[in-house]
Amino acid sequence: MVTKTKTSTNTQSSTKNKTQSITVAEISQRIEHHLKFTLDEQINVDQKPAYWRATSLALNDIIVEKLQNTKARQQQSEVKSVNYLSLEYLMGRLLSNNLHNLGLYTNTEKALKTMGFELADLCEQGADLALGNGGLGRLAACFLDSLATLDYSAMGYGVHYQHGLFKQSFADGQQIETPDMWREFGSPWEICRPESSQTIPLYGHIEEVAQANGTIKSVWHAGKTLKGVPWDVPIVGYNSDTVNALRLWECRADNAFDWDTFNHGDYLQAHQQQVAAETVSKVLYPNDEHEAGKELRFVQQYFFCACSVQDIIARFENQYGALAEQSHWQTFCEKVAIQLNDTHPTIAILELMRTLIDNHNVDWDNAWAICQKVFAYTNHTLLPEALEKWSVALFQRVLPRHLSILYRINEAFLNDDVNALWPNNDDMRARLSLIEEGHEPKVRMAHLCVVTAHRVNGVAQIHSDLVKQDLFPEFDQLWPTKLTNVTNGITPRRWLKACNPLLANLLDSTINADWAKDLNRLSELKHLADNADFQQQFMAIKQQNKIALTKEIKKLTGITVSPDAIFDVQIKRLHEYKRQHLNLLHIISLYRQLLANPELDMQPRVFIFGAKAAPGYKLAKEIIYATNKVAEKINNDIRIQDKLKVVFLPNYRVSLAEKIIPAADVSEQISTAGKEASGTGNMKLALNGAVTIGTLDGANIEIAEEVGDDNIFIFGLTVDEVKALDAQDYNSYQYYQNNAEIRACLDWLDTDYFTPGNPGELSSIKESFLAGGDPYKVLADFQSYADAQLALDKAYRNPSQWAKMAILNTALMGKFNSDRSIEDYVQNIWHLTVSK
Ligand code: GL9
Repeated sequence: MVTKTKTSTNTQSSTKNKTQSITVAEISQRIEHHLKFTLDEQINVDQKPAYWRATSLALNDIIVEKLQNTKARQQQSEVKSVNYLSLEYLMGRLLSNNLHNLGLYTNTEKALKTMGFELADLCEQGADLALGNGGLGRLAACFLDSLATLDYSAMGYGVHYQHGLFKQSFADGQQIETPDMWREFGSPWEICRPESSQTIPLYGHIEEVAQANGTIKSVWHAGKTLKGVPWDVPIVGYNSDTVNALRLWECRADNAFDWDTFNHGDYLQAHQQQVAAETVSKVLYPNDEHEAGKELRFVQQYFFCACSVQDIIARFENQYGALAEQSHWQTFCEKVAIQLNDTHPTIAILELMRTLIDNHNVDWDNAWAICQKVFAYTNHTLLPEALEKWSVALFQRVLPRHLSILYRINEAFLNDDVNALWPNNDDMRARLSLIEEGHEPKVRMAHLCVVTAHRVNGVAQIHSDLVKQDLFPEFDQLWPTKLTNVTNGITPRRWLKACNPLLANLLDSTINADWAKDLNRLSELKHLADNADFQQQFMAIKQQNKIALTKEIKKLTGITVSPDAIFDVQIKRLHEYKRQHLNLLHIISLYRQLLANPELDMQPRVFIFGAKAAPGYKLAKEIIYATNKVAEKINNDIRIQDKLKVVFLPNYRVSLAEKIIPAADVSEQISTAGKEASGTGNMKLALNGAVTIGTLDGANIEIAEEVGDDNIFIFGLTVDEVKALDAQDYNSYQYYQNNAEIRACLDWLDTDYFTPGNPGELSSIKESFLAGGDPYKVLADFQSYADAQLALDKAYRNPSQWAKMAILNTALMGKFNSDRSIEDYVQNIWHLTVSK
């Protein structure tokens, strides 16, 4: 069955200790080499970008060697590998994390000191790899870190966007977007692999060709081809032997240049094909949980899926021989798992079916069985607007062969599976069909995922329960073991060890174990939560981190804030369901109370926001504008004696999160119950000792279970209460009429108090609550939120009580290590074994 002979995996000596023993002198030498020969820089030139680049290149040499060793080892041991397909990866910066993961941070720091540089400064140099929108893309990045750390064989597949998520700035409080230029001068971390390029067909028509044996074969005559060029970014495991790769596809024209046109003198026109092809991987679509619906996005998804599937097959055949050999289909299922990160890469299913049938002569039943064994799908949201549907007409035009395969899958599914459980039930057929009928028929991508995948998981327990109960109840009836849960996690390497060195040092000296590898060991802190000495050390670190953030705030916004105030943080994409406007409403209410009573007994508070709004999301942009306008007024009002400050930090991204999170006292996780699938910022903030104020939504519920009710501020409607309110026709006007505070705050937004000379500029927010029906129940939750905030203020003013809460939050986050999430996937979905 397996063509190559197995060799012992133990012959390969462990490299992890080797990298850790690279000396300071050796590192200096490597850096100097790149300065001199790669960058042509004079040594000792005082130029941070050059030193950043040289340090990164020097490190990359070490990493690439480890990547090669890993590949050889994985090939030898013939372990199963997982292919993570995601249109998004929010990697952030790589230098600091790669150094930490290799155990080379300290020696590199020493090497650079001798050259006159602070490593921490240099780590601020590179651009973020912002190839994602938010939580979904950052989760993919954390998972790659954990897969390498745990020595699993894994390949991340993504798109090599020329422009990642847009840069955000504010002009008079309004969001301005400019293109992200992360690789304007190239990136030291990527390796181009032209030898693994792919040719991708699209458009055209199908010809039905009669075969000698009497059967009919569909032959696709493509109207156009694209070329996929892969760029590999090495993924370095923490204190492990493994460096895996993230393979990003760049789109180019297959035949870049039209010589005929050129020879006829139309020089510019001759480049047209190239320009058109390049647009496919040009930009990351900036929509957050919203379907884009544009042809270019569809082509982008297909291009990505086709390149990735072809590459997976090529890698398999390279190792095990041609798939066309019947005996190898079984091996393929044993060696390959493909995880679909949301529905964005769904077309991979159709592409694998097509390739097996059309190119490898696998018969339909076998091809389908392979797909069912290989694919699994993660659902990341219940919001209906995020459930992708592509028009059948578009499918027909771009991917006629894939559509015909989809029709056949649908036919078998409806006639066999659906009909078996619900015989002759047209209503059920219409509901479950892969095609949504109507004026413009559409393909339901999530249905295709669920019908194909052997496992479908939600990302927190409540979310997975709701996926079963509300989103796919019929599928759960059809296949009772298919729908499951894997609660999200975060890598403690980036989100504590690297971003919060002071706290990491305290943990190193308190816990006698590599807590960054085994986060559950943090629970040993429980016994110190009441210890006055430890409390003092823990809170002194928080204070130092707050002082550092204070400087950053000043630098970025010009606003002066006091580190003695509560740092209250809401950082995430701007979306109505996340309810930044609930936070804002409460800020306005506090401001009102302070104006009425400047002596109001409260701990000074700084409300810190970070959020990008999708460029086309009008209300989200208005919420940003309103927050900035309210902030301006409050921050400049001397009557309230600095008791309240509001800061909206521009251009929220991974590298900014790394500065905010270590300094946070309070973590705002205030989505409408049932809407936030999991959240992962909630985990990062709690891990760094912030106390959560939140609803019983997503992973907040599991965080509350871990830390206990005394160490979290829970408020608001539960999922069932939200459903009950909807069932009885929620009436937001009632809250406006019956709650004088709500009424006063909303009416204030109608005046020109916050926008002098321009009354009504902020009215749309009030409108969304009243005429708009308040779809996310902001008004229903307001009072309970305000009460919880009051309790939080009181708790903060008892320093030892607060310190205890903060310590326990850090201590009890072990569950939310992404290593645990990955082990869950491995056990229940991928069934991998380690390759050491
Ligand atoms: C999201 C969910 O909204 C989050 O609650 C969840 O934590 C992450 C990761 O599972 O996935 N789904 C989704 O579409 N986004 C999420 O953050 N949006 C973005 O990534 C922009």
